[in-house]
Amino acid sequence: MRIAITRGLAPSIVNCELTHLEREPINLEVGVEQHARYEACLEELGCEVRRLPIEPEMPDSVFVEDAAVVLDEMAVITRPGAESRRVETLSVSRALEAYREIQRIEKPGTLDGGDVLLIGRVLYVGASERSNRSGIEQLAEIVAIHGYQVRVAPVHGCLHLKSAVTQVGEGTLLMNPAFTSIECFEGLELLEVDPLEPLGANALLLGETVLYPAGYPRTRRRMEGKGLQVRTVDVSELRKAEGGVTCCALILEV
Ligand code: CIR
Repeated sequence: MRIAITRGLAPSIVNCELTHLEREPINLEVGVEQHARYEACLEELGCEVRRLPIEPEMPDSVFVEDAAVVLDEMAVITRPGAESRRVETLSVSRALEAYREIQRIEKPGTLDGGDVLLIGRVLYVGASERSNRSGIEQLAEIVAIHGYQVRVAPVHGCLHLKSAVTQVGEGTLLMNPAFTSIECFEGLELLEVDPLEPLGANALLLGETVLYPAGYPRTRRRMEGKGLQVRTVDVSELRKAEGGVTCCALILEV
């Protein structure tokens, strides 16, 4: 069975962390509706959704992906780069304890789950403003026990590695090469976002289907042209908080 751990939007999302975007008013009602439709898509695509209780005091807590890196053998609870977000890991850790052995990134390490892209037995990790060298080294040491390798990729001009590159098919990545370095992903097939859609690289592959944000029609057509099956979902309000489709769920097989 495939589980998606999610969490509803806190009304305090209007005070979320912002790094690359100017603050724009978030329509909470629309955001809640969009998030519910996103969860419905996850269900349609074969996930059982386990929704954590809303955390009213934690503006970015809907973005559960950043609190953990989940592998088949274990879950690594992160230490998010934004101090305001560290408290989010408590409830995520508790939820994951039921399914996985837990390991943790410790001070002075910082790591956001949004910086970790798992392809086979390789974890590509973004050296972003959120994930520091100690965090990445700790992760490498923890996952090596189970035969995973960590490869560091640069991140510039966007928040996380997964704003720059995500998996859209077996051995196929969707990428904005301006945000990272193509060389790091040698051996994988790269599909570039349309130049007019620089923020369109965040997609969530579930089985054979790519769950993809509405608003990037040119890139969507590129994917469809490659024979990929794409399902769009409107996450425009979450995007104002610098969120996308990977960051609102932790996906795990149980
Ligand atoms: C933050 O800055 O941490 C949130 N406003 C957005 C986090 C999005 N997370 C993700 O893409 N993994």
